[in-house]
Amino acid sequence: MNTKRITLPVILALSGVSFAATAYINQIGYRTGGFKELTLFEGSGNVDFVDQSGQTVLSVTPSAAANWDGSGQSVQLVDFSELKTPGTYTIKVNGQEVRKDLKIADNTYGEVSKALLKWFYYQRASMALDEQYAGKWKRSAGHPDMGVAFHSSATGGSGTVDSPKGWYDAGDYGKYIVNSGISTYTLLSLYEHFPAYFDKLKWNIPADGNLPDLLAEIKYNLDWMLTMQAADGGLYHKLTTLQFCGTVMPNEDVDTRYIIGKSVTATYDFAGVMAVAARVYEKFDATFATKALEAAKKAYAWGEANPNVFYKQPHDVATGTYSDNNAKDEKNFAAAELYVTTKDASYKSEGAFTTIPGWADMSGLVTYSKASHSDVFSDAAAAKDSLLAAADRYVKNASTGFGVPMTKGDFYWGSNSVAANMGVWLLYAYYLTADKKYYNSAVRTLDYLLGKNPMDMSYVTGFGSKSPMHPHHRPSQADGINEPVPGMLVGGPQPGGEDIGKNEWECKDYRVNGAPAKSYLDDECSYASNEVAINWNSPIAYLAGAIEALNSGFAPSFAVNGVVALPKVRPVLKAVDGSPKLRFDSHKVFIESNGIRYDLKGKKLK
Ligand code: 9MR
Repeated sequence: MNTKRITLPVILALSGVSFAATAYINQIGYRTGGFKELTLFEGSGNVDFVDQSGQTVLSVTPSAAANWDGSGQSVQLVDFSELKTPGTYTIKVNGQEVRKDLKIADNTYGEVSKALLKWFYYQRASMALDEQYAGKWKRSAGHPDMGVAFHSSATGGSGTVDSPKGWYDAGDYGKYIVNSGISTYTLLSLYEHFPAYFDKLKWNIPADGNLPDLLAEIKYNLDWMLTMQAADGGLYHKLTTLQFCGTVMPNEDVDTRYIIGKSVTATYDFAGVMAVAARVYEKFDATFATKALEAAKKAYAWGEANPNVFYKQPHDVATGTYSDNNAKDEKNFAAAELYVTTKDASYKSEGAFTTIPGWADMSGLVTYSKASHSDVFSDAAAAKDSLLAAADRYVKNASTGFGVPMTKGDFYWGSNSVAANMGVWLLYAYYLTADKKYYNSAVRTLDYLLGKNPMDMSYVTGFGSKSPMHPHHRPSQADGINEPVPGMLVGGPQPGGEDIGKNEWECKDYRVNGAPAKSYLDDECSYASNEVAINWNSPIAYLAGAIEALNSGFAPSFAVNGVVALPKVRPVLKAVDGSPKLRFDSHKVFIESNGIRYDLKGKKLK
């Protein structure tokens, strides 16, 4: 026998050793009535789902194997949507047990969605986090940011300014207007789309007047953003120390902080966010809404008069740059949002773009604005077409490989936020068409982030069978508590390797050649793959929050073709007779059976 021709699998098969299959799953669980998919690697034969009593309740033949260029793996998809009884299951492949932690439940993402939002509270600067709210992650106040001096780069600034509150950007303690822009916008849009749901939802944070928790949290950052506007309307770029501090708690970082730089990108980002805030806060606090709108208009006017004032990192400053020499997209975003709020035709936005939103490219948000305000924009239909064209591409990508829209080019710094933002994009497509294929693929991106990925881990701290234990996040590193602060999405795998080096604080090379989706390290050294940031948590908070809202019976406020919120099928069907019909009436879904209407819990409606 010519052994040279015999491949490794054949040798192993001949010797009776078989490959161990891996089943990648959403480790938080799957929704009882929803779409369910796992990814299988090196499996052969059927996949069996075994309940607690040892009974095989479902057996599925996997799809044909296909390569995913994100990880270089040839994998199969397994659709087990038919499994519709809540519980914990064992997965067997070809008769062999591969995992025991598959969960099916009714309100699957309830806890994780609240934790993702609560994390913004843990990021609050200038205040102590009391045990009552923060539990074992309680801490003293840091960074009062009162009487902050201007760096020479902050043109026009003189004396000092009080600039308290706001969220720390990431694992560092800086506060940056550009990144606050997209993060705050994303959370505001979550409220704007599901106001009735978020008016009631609470996650144990300090009250702010009569504001719902989501708006109380967002206002903590808006209040800070407002302090960063100069008298002439322009926005200072950031408030940070000159160098990043060491691994200390907020109250131990006593280095001098400065107001640094002024930029047109920060100014337009601020204008867009304040324009949305003016709409959203109107019904709770008209004075604040007016203040936000005036600030937005003033910022926009400054931007128009100063189109080339870009941020340039001064020589003595080493904190994050968020620099970007193209403000077209920021201007477009601000114009679109100001137009929605004021209907003033002088705020002109152009086109509709299909780039996934990120801090440096806000153009996709213009597409969201237009497609979701068909009553305001004359080109809303074109925006919807662009949005659906990109969404169709994502659905296609997600139909093979790992079941996600991402391809290898999507793995750059903060890749997990790319996945989350694609999920948000797909939800817009669902709102606009009521087509389940978009919803199912949005769920797939959440599945990816919560465990159905080549690292076989949930990327959200505190959630899943395996999740990051050593994120690059100063409070989590310095607080002496084993578990990191919960509810944080880490940046995720990417092959840039910016944190790799020879110094003791740098990482050893963790990149996997040909597998960007495996180039990840759960180590504090890895700020390029394992840091956390507000612009990464906000899209996953939107994704999980919107999915929960839809499944609690709420439809998005702007649904164009009357998208029907997904019913919590199980309790409803039990409560009413055998032939209930799902109905949709403005923002609410109800069940109609024999001429009688019931709410989603099966209670008779008057
Ligand atoms: O998210 C930012 C990423 O897009 C950039 O490539 C990277 C390098 O400039 O910076 C990231 O943002 C960091 C910011 O500059 C400072 N706070 C931590 C942010 C997350 O790593």
